[in-house]
Amino acid sequence: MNRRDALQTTGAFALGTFFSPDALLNFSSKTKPLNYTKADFGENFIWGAATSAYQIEGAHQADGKGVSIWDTFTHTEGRIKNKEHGDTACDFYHRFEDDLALAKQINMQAFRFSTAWTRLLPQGKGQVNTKGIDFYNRLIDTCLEKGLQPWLTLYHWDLPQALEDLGGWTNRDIIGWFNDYTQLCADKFGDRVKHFMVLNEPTIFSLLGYLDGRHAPGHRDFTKFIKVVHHVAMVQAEAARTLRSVGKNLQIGTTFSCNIVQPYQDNELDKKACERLDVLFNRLYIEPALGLGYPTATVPLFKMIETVMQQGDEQKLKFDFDFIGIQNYTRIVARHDDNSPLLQAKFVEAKERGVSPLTAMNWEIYPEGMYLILKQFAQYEGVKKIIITENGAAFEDIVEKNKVNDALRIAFFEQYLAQVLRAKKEGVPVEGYLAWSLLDNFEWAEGYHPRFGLVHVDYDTQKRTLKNSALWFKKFLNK
Ligand code: GCO
Repeated sequence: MNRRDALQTTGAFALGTFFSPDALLNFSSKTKPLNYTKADFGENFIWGAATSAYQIEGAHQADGKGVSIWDTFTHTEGRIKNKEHGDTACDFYHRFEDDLALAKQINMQAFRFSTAWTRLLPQGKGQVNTKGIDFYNRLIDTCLEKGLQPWLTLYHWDLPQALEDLGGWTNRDIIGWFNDYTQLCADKFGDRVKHFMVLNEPTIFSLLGYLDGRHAPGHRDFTKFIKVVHHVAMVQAEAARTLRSVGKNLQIGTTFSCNIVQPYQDNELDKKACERLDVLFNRLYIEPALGLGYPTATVPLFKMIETVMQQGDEQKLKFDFDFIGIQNYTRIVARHDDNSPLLQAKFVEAKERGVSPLTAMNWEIYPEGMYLILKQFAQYEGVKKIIITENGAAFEDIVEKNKVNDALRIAFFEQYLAQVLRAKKEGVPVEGYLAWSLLDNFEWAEGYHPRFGLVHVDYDTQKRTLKNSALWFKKFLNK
């Protein structure tokens, strides 16, 4: 069955699930007896927690670090809730030994982090900052000392401002700049880091940074967005080839934010609207990497990407990744909307649908969405292995007597992991799960209000407190 037919099948399946009573899960905060254990996922399944540089490190000017677009953006009036920024964040830069000890204490096997490009190449290219190299060497060595596999994301949105000033992702030269950065990381860290991810969520940083404007660098320009889409897709493959060329037996992947897209009503208009959103939110970057080209048949507007392509690019977009990182939190429910530009499709938000409970991000908790999106991505012949590189939920977490009773987050993990296991039992090659996030952290335009961490961070005192969900993982993984 080719992917298109398979997708229709999955699509129909999703539709059926959407309207069946059990899909409207009565999400309860009462944890029911778990009907699975860690062993059910297999002994080779990797368990860990994920973070990113700008969201936790702080030390925004320490030891020669250069300015990133998020340093600039967060200090621009009106961009971030409560005028918050990542200048200090969780001060992970100075506290990483203790934080990694917490990850180990709760029986995590892997720690996903990102390298801040501007710590290593303050101007994005040229002069290397040896103190930045030293920091990540100490971080990686500490991971290994504590028995944590270091999983390294090369790009988690913090582009050097000096490169943005040269056009950033709109400038095709970024392919060469990114390659040099990748080569540096592979040379310096590839002897000990065996799991690399090239990009974190290309759809999100390209869409919110260049079309929607809510994220750095804050552009709202479709022409820029189209250039960015292609240059990002080129970097996604080119950097992967650079990693493979160093021949250090690396596992090379890249990550995608993805959600099952379901029609608000069971009619042709809403279903077609969902197909267009599925291109933007799920297919746009994975399909060129798999040699399927850009999915322009469903969204002819994206044929504009061809105006940015150069001879031979189609071939260069392809790379046989060792794993694909899936990052799923909720689902998209959408309807046709003539007034919506570009895709004539509009989300029907959870609040509008009267769904509850919601997370602190107002996201619907929809565990079956994890199963459905895993099935959808597993349909691609080129997807050899899937790692869930992010999944988690933000809630209002209050510390009382040195404890955080985050029962809803425990129920969230229990029900999402049940769906991961359901997909795995049906043959989806899912081989790992990295919870988002180890620490409460800076949630981009939302600032620090949404708390995603297994570990509570008091940003005034930098005190860490293990939440009950962290203790849940400690028990669940201690088998
Ligand atoms: C993302 C990013 C993370 C977010 C997390 C919660 O997926 O947007 O990778 O940096 O903090 O997903 O939104």
